[in-house]
Amino acid sequence: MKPLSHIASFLMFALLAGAADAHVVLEQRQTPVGQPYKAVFKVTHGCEGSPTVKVRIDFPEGVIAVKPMPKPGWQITTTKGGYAQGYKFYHGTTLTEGVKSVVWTGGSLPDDFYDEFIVNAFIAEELKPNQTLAFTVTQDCEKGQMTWSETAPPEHQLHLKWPAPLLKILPKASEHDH
Ligand SMILES: [Cu+2]
Repeated sequence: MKPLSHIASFLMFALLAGAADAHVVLEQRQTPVGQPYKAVFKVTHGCEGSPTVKVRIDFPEGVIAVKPMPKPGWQITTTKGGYAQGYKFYHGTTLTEGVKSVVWTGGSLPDDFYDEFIVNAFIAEELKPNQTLAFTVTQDCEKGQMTWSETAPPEHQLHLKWPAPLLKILPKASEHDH
């Protein structure tokens, strides 16, 4: 290995390490089952300098009762569908369908700025704790598109070019934690 490529691989490592909090990520990366969850998706950059004009989020099974927060300057459309099973919800009800994806359009987020795309949801009590859920985010720019959907074992997470935002599911919070 020539010294130059050593430097190059060190720089690449530094870039990847620095990028750990870049991309599209969730603000809160773990939450217990059986309670509401405010999902704040942080969009930290555009497509190689091009402004972001559309964001689509697809929600994994068990993230139910999704409601996007209105966002000034952006239009929101949702797509509903059936869940794989019924999930217990408030007031003794069972939810069998709901919002599966949310799309924000009409705005323009310059690459030099940062923004958040927010939904309120409920983490189904039926989900197995200690698993990690992956969201798929499709980010369209004036020029280009990025799909954040890759997953890998934790030790390889940094090597992913397009990592999906991840949410670790914890056991149900005990009563006196309320
Ligand atoms: Cu990035």
